[in-house]
Amino acid sequence: MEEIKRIAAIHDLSGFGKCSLTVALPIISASGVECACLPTALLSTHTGGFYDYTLKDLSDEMLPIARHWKREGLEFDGIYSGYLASARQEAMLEEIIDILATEKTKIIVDPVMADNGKYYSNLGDEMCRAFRRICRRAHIITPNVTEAALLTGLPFRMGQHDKEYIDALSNGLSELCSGIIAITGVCPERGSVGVYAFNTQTGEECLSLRAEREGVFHGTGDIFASAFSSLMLRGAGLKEALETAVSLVSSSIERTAERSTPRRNGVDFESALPEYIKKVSDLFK
Ligand code: PXL
Repeated sequence: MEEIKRIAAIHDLSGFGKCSLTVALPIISASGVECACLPTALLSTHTGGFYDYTLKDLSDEMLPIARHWKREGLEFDGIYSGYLASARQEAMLEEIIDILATEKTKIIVDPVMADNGKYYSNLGDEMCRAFRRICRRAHIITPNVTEAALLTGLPFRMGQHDKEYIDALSNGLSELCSGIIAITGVCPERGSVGVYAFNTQTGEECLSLRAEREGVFHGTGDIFASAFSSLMLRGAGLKEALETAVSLVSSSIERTAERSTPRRNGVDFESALPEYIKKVSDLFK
């Protein structure tokens, strides 16, 4: 029987508005991977579309949690980081990797800091410099187009994105990360949006697109990165992992649009999970 892989997910816990840990835990589990949670911050909601949200920085807990896991002899196949409460937490993330990672551990960094050409609330260039540092240790990075532009210092473009622009972003990111680069939210043609993935070691590249829907869907980057990194960790090929993860995002978005669920609530991924689990089980038959 296949051994169950284990990921340590290092993200915030936003109580309402599905994103970060409230997405990573169910999606990683549905992908057949065990998920251990290391929260970076506790928020009442995510920071997009809610006002006066509460935020408790959990920096003081992060290293003690990692050290306890180490004392208990826990081993991780993946360490997957997302939203950090401050640039200072990047140094902690480096230390957590030093404590928990073995030679076999894959480091996945989602440099969550911006979207639609703008930094998220309370974040700025210091966060970008911190993510540039941590990307150097990553085997997989999953920035959106805004984050890719910030990390590379290239101008942000809304779309459409021609091949030249996508190549410029991915070449720039290749200087920061020598693993797999997946850029989310690329719009190479009118009416479509998706993810471009590039393996810097083999030169393999693939693109997976879905129909574009008007407006912002919160938490979809977290859904994609959680699914994609779990499937890669289980040994799926780049193309299969990419297409399966994009199809989960796509059906979650379609269900949200059909129900007119308020955008800030996050997407209705729950009703897309049975179909996703079936696809995952077919992938590893
Ligand atoms: O989905 C990314 C994300 C994660 N965590 C928090 C956020 C956001 C995006 O807005 O605010 C707290």
